[in-house]
Amino acid sequence: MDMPLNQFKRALAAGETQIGLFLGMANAYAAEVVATAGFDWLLIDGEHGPNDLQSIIGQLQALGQYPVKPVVRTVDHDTARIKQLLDGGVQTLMVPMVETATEAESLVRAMRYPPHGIRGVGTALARAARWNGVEGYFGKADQEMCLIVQIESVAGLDGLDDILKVDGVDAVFIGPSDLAASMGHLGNPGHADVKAAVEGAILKISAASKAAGVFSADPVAAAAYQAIGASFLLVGVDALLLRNSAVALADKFKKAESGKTGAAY
Ligand code: 3PY
Ligand code: MG
Repeated sequence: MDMPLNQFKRALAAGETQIGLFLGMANAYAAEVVATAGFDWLLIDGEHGPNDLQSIIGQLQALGQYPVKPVVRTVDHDTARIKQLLDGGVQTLMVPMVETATEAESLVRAMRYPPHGIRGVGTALARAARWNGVEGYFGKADQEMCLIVQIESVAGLDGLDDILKVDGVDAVFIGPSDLAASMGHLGNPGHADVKAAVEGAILKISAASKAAGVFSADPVAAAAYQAIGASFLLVGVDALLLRNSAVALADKFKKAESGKTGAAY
Protein backbone atom coordinates (compact mmCIF):
# COMPACT_ATOMS: atom_id res chain seq x y z
CA MET A 1 0.00 0.00 0.00
CA ASP A 2 1.01 3.64 -0.43
CA MET A 3 2.79 5.77 2.16
CA PRO A 4 0.25 8.04 3.89
CA LEU A 5 1.07 11.61 2.83
CA ASN A 6 1.50 14.36 5.38
CA GLN A 7 -1.16 16.85 4.32
CA PHE A 8 -0.39 19.21 7.21
CA LYS A 9 3.23 19.56 6.11
CA ARG A 10 2.05 20.24 2.56
CA ALA A 11 -0.50 22.84 3.69
CA LEU A 12 2.13 24.67 5.78
CA ALA A 13 4.62 24.63 2.91
CA ALA A 14 1.95 26.03 0.59
CA GLY A 15 1.20 28.82 3.08
CA GLU A 16 -2.43 27.73 3.45
CA THR A 17 -3.95 29.07 6.68
CA GLN A 18 -4.73 26.27 9.12
CA ILE A 19 -7.21 26.86 11.93
CA GLY A 20 -7.16 24.27 14.68
CA LEU A 21 -8.33 23.19 18.11
CA PHE A 22 -6.64 21.53 21.08
CA LEU A 23 -7.85 18.01 21.84
CA GLY A 24 -7.46 17.47 25.57
CA MET A 25 -10.16 14.89 26.25
CA ALA A 26 -7.80 11.97 25.59
CA ASN A 27 -10.58 10.02 23.96
CA ALA A 28 -11.12 8.78 20.39
CA TYR A 29 -14.88 9.21 20.48
CA ALA A 30 -14.59 12.84 21.59
CA ALA A 31 -11.90 13.43 18.93
CA GLU A 32 -14.22 12.07 16.25
CA VAL A 33 -17.01 14.42 17.34
CA VAL A 34 -14.63 17.38 16.88
CA ALA A 35 -13.38 15.96 13.56
CA THR A 36 -16.80 16.71 12.06
CA ALA A 37 -16.69 20.40 13.05
CA GLY A 38 -14.70 21.80 10.12
CA PHE A 39 -11.30 22.63 11.64
CA ASP A 40 -8.25 22.26 9.39
CA TRP A 41 -6.15 20.60 12.08
CA LEU A 42 -6.43 19.19 15.59
CA LEU A 43 -3.69 19.02 18.22
CA ILE A 44 -3.77 15.83 20.29
CA ASP A 45 -2.10 17.09 23.42
CA GLY A 46 0.35 14.73 25.06
CA GLU A 47 1.90 17.47 27.18
CA HIS A 48 -0.92 18.70 29.40
CA GLY A 49 -3.75 16.42 28.20
CA PRO A 50 -4.01 13.10 30.10
CA ASN A 51 -2.92 11.06 27.07
CA ASP A 52 -0.76 7.98 26.70
CA LEU A 53 0.48 6.18 23.60
CA GLN A 54 -2.67 4.06 23.27
CA SER A 55 -5.05 7.00 23.63
CA ILE A 56 -3.06 8.99 21.07
CA ILE A 57 -3.10 6.14 18.53
CA GLY A 58 -6.85 5.64 19.13
CA GLN A 59 -7.46 9.30 18.33
CA LEU A 60 -5.30 9.09 15.17
CA GLN A 61 -7.39 6.13 14.04
CA ALA A 62 -10.63 8.04 14.67
CA LEU A 63 -9.40 11.18 12.90
CA GLY A 64 -8.04 9.18 9.97
CA GLN A 65 -11.53 8.83 8.55
CA TYR A 66 -11.95 12.61 8.16
CA PRO A 67 -10.09 15.26 6.14
CA VAL A 68 -8.89 17.08 9.30
CA LYS A 69 -5.11 16.91 9.87
CA PRO A 70 -3.79 15.52 13.17
CA VAL A 71 -0.76 16.87 15.01
CA VAL A 72 0.55 15.41 18.27
CA ARG A 73 2.27 17.38 21.02
CA THR A 74 4.92 15.45 22.91
CA VAL A 75 5.31 15.50 26.67
CA ASP A 76 9.01 16.39 26.33
CA HIS A 77 12.07 15.91 24.10
CA ASP A 78 12.65 12.25 24.92
CA THR A 79 13.90 10.35 21.85
CA ALA A 80 12.50 6.95 22.90
CA ARG A 81 9.00 8.36 23.47
CA ILE A 82 9.21 10.19 20.15
CA LYS A 83 10.15 6.90 18.46
CA GLN A 84 7.00 5.24 19.84
CA LEU A 85 4.80 8.11 18.63
CA LEU A 86 6.33 7.99 15.14
CA ASP A 87 5.94 4.20 15.00
CA GLY A 88 2.30 4.74 16.04
CA GLY A 89 1.79 6.79 12.88
CA VAL A 90 2.35 10.37 14.03
CA GLN A 91 3.78 12.37 11.12
CA THR A 92 3.64 15.87 12.58
CA LEU A 93 5.08 16.45 16.03
CA MET A 94 4.85 19.61 18.08
CA VAL A 95 7.54 19.70 20.74
CA PRO A 96 7.20 22.03 23.73
CA MET A 97 9.83 24.26 25.27
CA VAL A 98 12.61 24.29 22.66
CA GLU A 99 15.27 26.85 23.53
CA THR A 100 18.40 26.11 21.50
CA ALA A 101 19.45 25.04 18.01
CA THR A 102 21.15 22.01 19.59
CA GLU A 103 17.81 20.85 21.00
CA ALA A 104 16.12 21.43 17.64
CA GLU A 105 18.84 19.48 15.79
CA SER A 106 18.48 16.56 18.16
CA LEU A 107 14.68 16.53 17.58
CA VAL A 108 15.24 16.49 13.81
CA ARG A 109 17.56 13.49 14.21
CA ALA A 110 15.02 11.71 16.43
CA MET A 111 12.51 11.90 13.57
CA ARG A 112 14.79 10.53 10.83
CA TYR A 113 16.21 7.13 10.07
CA PRO A 114 19.98 6.64 9.67
CA PRO A 115 22.07 8.01 8.05
CA HIS A 116 20.20 11.30 8.56
CA GLY A 117 19.10 10.57 12.11
CA ILE A 118 18.81 8.05 14.89
CA ARG A 119 15.22 6.82 14.60
CA GLY A 120 15.13 3.16 15.60
CA VAL A 121 13.91 0.58 13.08
CA GLY A 122 10.96 -1.63 14.03
CA THR A 123 8.59 -1.48 11.10
CA ALA A 124 7.08 -4.97 11.59
CA LEU A 125 5.54 -3.56 14.78
CA ALA A 126 4.79 -0.10 13.46
CA ARG A 127 1.46 1.31 12.36
CA ALA A 128 3.51 4.03 10.56
CA ALA A 129 4.72 1.38 8.09
CA ARG A 130 1.36 -0.42 8.14
CA TRP A 131 3.27 -3.36 9.60
CA ASN A 132 5.65 -3.62 6.61
CA GLY A 133 2.72 -3.10 4.22
CA VAL A 134 3.85 0.28 2.82
CA GLU A 135 5.80 -0.09 -0.44
CA GLY A 136 9.24 1.55 -0.32
CA TYR A 137 8.64 2.78 3.23
CA PHE A 138 12.27 3.59 4.11
CA GLY A 139 12.72 5.77 1.02
CA LYS A 140 9.66 7.86 1.92
CA ALA A 141 9.32 8.00 5.70
CA ASP A 142 11.71 10.88 6.47
CA GLN A 143 10.17 13.23 3.94
CA GLU A 144 6.71 12.88 5.48
CA MET A 145 7.96 13.97 8.91
CA CYS A 146 7.05 17.48 10.00
CA LEU A 147 8.61 19.09 13.07
CA ILE A 148 7.03 22.03 14.85
CA VAL A 149 9.11 23.40 17.70
CA GLN A 150 7.49 25.49 20.39
CA ILE A 151 9.07 28.73 21.52
CA GLU A 152 7.59 29.61 24.89
CA SER A 153 10.26 31.09 27.11
CA VAL A 154 12.59 34.07 27.15
CA ALA A 155 15.48 31.65 26.55
CA GLY A 156 13.59 30.27 23.53
CA LEU A 157 13.16 33.78 22.12
CA ASP A 158 16.89 34.33 22.60
CA GLY A 159 17.63 31.12 20.70
CA LEU A 160 15.08 31.72 17.92
CA ASP A 161 17.50 33.07 15.27
CA ASP A 162 19.68 29.95 15.54
CA ILE A 163 16.71 27.58 15.78
CA LEU A 164 15.34 29.04 12.53
CA LYS A 165 18.57 28.03 10.77
CA VAL A 166 18.08 24.35 11.62
CA ASP A 167 17.25 22.30 8.54
CA GLY A 168 14.33 20.01 9.34
CA VAL A 169 12.47 22.47 11.56
CA ASP A 170 9.36 23.01 9.44
CA ALA A 171 7.50 25.40 11.69
CA VAL A 172 7.65 27.30 14.95
CA PHE A 173 4.67 27.63 17.28
CA ILE A 174 4.61 30.27 19.98
CA GLY A 175 3.10 29.28 23.34
CA PRO A 176 1.81 32.54 24.86
CA SER A 177 0.91 31.04 28.26
CA ASP A 178 4.35 29.68 29.07
CA LEU A 179 5.98 32.68 27.45
CA ALA A 180 3.94 34.98 29.68
CA ALA A 181 5.03 32.99 32.74
CA SER A 182 8.66 33.17 31.67
CA MET A 183 8.34 36.94 31.19
CA GLY A 184 6.95 37.42 34.71
CA HIS A 185 3.30 37.63 33.65
CA LEU A 186 2.00 34.24 34.82
CA GLY A 187 -1.65 33.80 33.80
CA ASN A 188 -1.69 36.88 31.57
CA PRO A 189 -0.81 35.90 27.98
CA GLY A 190 -2.73 38.98 26.82
CA HIS A 191 -0.26 41.34 28.54
CA ALA A 192 0.98 43.98 26.10
CA ASP A 193 4.64 42.94 26.54
CA VAL A 194 3.77 39.29 25.83
CA LYS A 195 1.75 40.23 22.75
CA ALA A 196 4.65 42.34 21.49
CA ALA A 197 7.06 39.43 22.03
CA VAL A 198 4.71 37.04 20.21
CA GLU A 199 4.39 39.48 17.31
CA GLY A 200 8.15 39.96 17.09
CA ALA A 201 8.64 36.19 16.98
CA ILE A 202 5.98 35.71 14.28
CA LEU A 203 7.64 38.36 12.10
CA LYS A 204 11.05 36.70 12.56
CA ILE A 205 9.74 33.20 11.79
CA SER A 206 7.94 34.38 8.65
CA ALA A 207 11.03 36.30 7.50
CA ALA A 208 12.99 33.04 7.76
CA SER A 209 10.41 31.39 5.46
CA LYS A 210 9.21 28.97 8.12
CA ALA A 211 5.56 28.58 9.07
CA ALA A 212 4.61 30.55 12.20
CA GLY A 213 1.90 29.35 14.55
CA VAL A 214 0.31 30.55 17.78
CA PHE A 215 -2.47 29.80 20.24
CA SER A 216 -5.08 32.43 20.93
CA ALA A 217 -8.66 31.90 21.99
CA ASP A 218 -9.19 35.65 21.64
CA PRO A 219 -10.48 36.16 18.07
CA VAL A 220 -9.18 39.75 17.90
CA ALA A 221 -5.65 38.76 18.95
CA ALA A 222 -5.77 35.68 16.68
CA ALA A 223 -6.73 37.86 13.70
CA ALA A 224 -3.93 40.29 14.52
CA TYR A 225 -1.37 37.45 14.70
CA GLN A 226 -2.70 36.11 11.41
CA ALA A 227 -2.47 39.53 9.77
CA ILE A 228 1.27 39.75 10.47
CA GLY A 229 2.05 36.25 9.20
CA ALA A 230 0.89 33.48 11.55
CA SER A 231 -0.36 30.76 9.21
CA PHE A 232 -1.48 28.07 11.66
CA LEU A 233 -3.48 28.82 14.74
CA LEU A 234 -5.09 27.05 17.63
CA VAL A 235 -8.21 28.95 18.61
CA GLY A 236 -9.65 26.91 21.46
CA VAL A 237 -9.67 23.78 23.60
CA ASP A 238 -12.26 20.99 23.33
CA ALA A 239 -12.56 20.46 27.11
CA LEU A 240 -13.15 24.17 27.59
CA LEU A 241 -15.84 24.26 24.90
CA LEU A 242 -17.64 21.43 26.68
CA ARG A 243 -17.29 22.99 30.10
CA ASN A 244 -18.33 26.46 28.99
CA SER A 245 -21.44 25.09 27.27
CA ALA A 246 -22.25 22.93 30.31
CA VAL A 247 -21.83 25.86 32.71
CA ALA A 248 -24.00 28.11 30.54
CA LEU A 249 -26.78 25.53 30.31
CA ALA A 250 -26.69 24.67 34.01
CA ASP A 251 -26.69 28.34 34.85
CA LYS A 252 -29.68 29.04 32.66
CA PHE A 253 -31.83 26.33 34.25
CA LYS A 254 -30.60 26.62 37.83
CA LYS A 255 -31.13 30.36 37.87
CA ALA A 256 -34.57 29.94 36.33
CA GLU A 257 -35.40 27.29 38.94
CA SER A 258 -34.47 29.57 41.83
CA GLY A 259 -36.31 32.47 40.26
CA LYS A 260 -33.15 34.59 40.09
CA THR A 261 -33.25 35.18 36.40
CA GLY A 262 -35.46 34.97 33.30
CA ALA A 263 -36.97 31.94 31.61
CA ALA A 264 -34.96 29.09 30.18
CA TYR A 265 -36.15 27.62 26.90
C1 3PY B 1 1.36 27.86 25.74
O1 3PY B 1 0.66 28.86 25.51
O2 3PY B 1 2.23 27.81 26.62
C2 3PY B 1 1.17 26.66 24.95
O3 3PY B 1 1.93 25.74 25.06
C3 3PY B 1 0.03 26.55 24.01
O4 3PY B 1 -0.32 27.61 23.41
MG1 MG C 1 3.12 25.82 26.72
